[in-house]
Amino acid sequence: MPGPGKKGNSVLRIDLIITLFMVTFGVLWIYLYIFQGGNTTGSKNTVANLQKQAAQPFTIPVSPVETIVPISTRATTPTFTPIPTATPVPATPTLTPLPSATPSPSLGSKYKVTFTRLNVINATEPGNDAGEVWLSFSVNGQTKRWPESTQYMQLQTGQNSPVNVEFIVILNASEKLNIFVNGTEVDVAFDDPMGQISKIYDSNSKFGLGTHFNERSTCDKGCFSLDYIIERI
Ligand SMILES: [Ca+2]
Repeated sequence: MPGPGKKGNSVLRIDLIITLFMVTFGVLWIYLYIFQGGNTTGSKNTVANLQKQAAQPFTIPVSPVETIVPISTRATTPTFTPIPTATPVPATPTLTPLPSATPSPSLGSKYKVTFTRLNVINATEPGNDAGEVWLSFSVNGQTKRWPESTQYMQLQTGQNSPVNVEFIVILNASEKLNIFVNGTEVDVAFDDPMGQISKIYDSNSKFGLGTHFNERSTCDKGCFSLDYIIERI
């Protein structure tokens, strides 16, 4: 068995080996740090620390160059098209009534003129005596007399009498309806004129369609008026 003296020598040699190793490592590290610029890993040396004629690779980070887009291909500001003004919705159109059927002017239209009543305004007789009244009618060339069966009708001032005298005429749009009535009061020596009613109707006046009341004569010595109706038949 080894004595205590040999065991102490072995420990001493191990310590010595470790010390030598550490000294050797320290010298090597100092050498690299001083003569190799401290770049013990080969990647962290600086220019200031480089020795003359020494070389050290550097990697310069380069940022990627931004791709320049030609102006013509750059996105342009979109053009905003204004929203058109809303057009108001028109109200429901007013219905236009269809014009009433109008016969062709070339064919003409048939009209009936009916004298219905005579009103004696002035019988030209003294006091309240009755006058002897008669009428002559002319409508577009057709003539009639009233009363037909006697020479005259005895009527006082203010009295009236049904007449019922009719005419039928055919007119085109360019023709006119001519009405003429003459009144006479009969006397022994000289008859008394009662005036005339003269009316002309055309397409502008719708040929006088409708009822006419108290159309007054021109009132000469005597005076009268008539009621009459004009119809299209
Ligand atoms: Ca008389």
